[in-house]
Amino acid sequence: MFSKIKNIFKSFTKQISDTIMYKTISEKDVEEFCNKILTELIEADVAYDVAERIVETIKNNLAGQKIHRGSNVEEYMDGILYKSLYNILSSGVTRNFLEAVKDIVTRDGVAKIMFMGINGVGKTTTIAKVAYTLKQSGLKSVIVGADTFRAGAQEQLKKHCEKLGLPFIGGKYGADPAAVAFDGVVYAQKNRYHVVLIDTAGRMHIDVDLMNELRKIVNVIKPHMKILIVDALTGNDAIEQARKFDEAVGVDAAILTKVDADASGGAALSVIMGIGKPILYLGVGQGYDDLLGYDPDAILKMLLR
Ligand SMILES: Nc1nc2c(ncn2[C@@H]2O[C@H](COP(=O)(O)OP(=O)(O)OP(=O)(O)O)[C@@H](O)[C@H]2O)c(=O)[nH]1
Ligand SMILES: [Mg+2]
Repeated sequence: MFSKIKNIFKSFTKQISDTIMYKTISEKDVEEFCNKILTELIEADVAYDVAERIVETIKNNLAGQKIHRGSNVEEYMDGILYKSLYNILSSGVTRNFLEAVKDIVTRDGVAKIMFMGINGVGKTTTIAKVAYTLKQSGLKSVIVGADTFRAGAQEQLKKHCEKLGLPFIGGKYGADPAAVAFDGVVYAQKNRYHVVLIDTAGRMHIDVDLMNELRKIVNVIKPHMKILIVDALTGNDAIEQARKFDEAVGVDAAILTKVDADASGGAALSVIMGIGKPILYLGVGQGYDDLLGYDPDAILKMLLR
């Protein structure tokens, strides 16, 4: 993951340290190296404004710094990169998801969490992963199939529930998703489950009718959390999706899926840095435990040496 981006940062550091070997580094050198890294990041699918932000931050952190020959320049540069990227990555940090859920359970009995996003981004798979994570920490979930639209959606989720040993509440094809979601909440309350995880049908953020349907589910069940699932590979479009879903129903947090499938890492990095919503997890595969808690330090370990 992030292999291409990692190489770009690595070569940036190396160029600066190689230059310092034989001369004092000038402002012009810094400018030149920064322009080069900007181009390379964009070529690796990092969105332009995100690449620009990264390079500006590096430049600001480098300005006025005296790098001495003989000191460990690569280590020093890694420190500069770490500081620059940490600032950008940590703006997406939120409170620990599991703790937040536990607080809601303590306060309200059942935590109602709704998942949404465009078609095929990984909503259903992510719900199964989240249910697994919750179960590991002692929180029992009911999973609700409020996708009554796509053929096979109910069966897909039911299969996950069987594997996870969790109850599934579904609805007939064409049933009102808000009514199905409501049934799930009632079931959880009656049977003393901690969490209701509501899966919704994939919908384009520009489809007015389907966005209204989502609004109805929200009005009926009043979820504690509305989580947007986005496919990391879609880069800038994921940012647009976040904006539209936020306008329609409000987005509390996001989960990025398919980060493992982004060969360069540039698209994923763009979404992480540009989405403007707290990121809870990164999906990194199809298994139940392929869900990484969002942690700037862990990402930096992948980005830097
Ligand atoms: N490599 C990889 N594949 C993923 C990940 N998350 C989901 N997928 C795959 O993406 C495909 C679509 O996943 P679903 O969970 O069905 O997506 P969805 O958003 O529920 O789709 P619709 O309900 O049709 O809108 C499946 O093949 C998943 O296995 C991930 O983190 N990494
Ligand atoms: Mg689905």
